[in-house]
Amino acid sequence: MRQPARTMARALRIPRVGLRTVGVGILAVLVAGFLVACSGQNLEEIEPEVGVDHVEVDDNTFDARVVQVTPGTTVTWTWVGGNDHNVVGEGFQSDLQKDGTFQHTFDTPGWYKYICTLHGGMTGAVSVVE
Ligand SMILES: [Cu+2]
Repeated sequence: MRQPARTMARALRIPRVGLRTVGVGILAVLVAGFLVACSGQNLEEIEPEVGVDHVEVDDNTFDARVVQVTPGTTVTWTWVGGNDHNVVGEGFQSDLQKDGTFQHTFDTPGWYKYICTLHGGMTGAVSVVE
């Protein structure tokens, strides 16, 4: 026997406000999932490429996203895409450029996240480990 949703809700003793709250909750989860998918995987969850000191700056991603090097290593970013990008982190910053390279030497152990300021979600990290 078919019943309208409202009657069903009454029969199940679910207040209508409760149903609306559940609906908003589901929507919030969907939106959050969409945002995570757009921004890519969390850098912290990416397995670092150990010993890799070269990163390609492509349209619109860094490859490798996360590299792990020892203190004193000079990391080189090489632009391979066709558009303008930069590499901006705490203590280092490239020009906005569409080709060429940028280098930075990491002397102190730590986690150095960086971004391209033009493209949200274009992120990378250098993990400096003894
Ligand atoms: Cu960019």
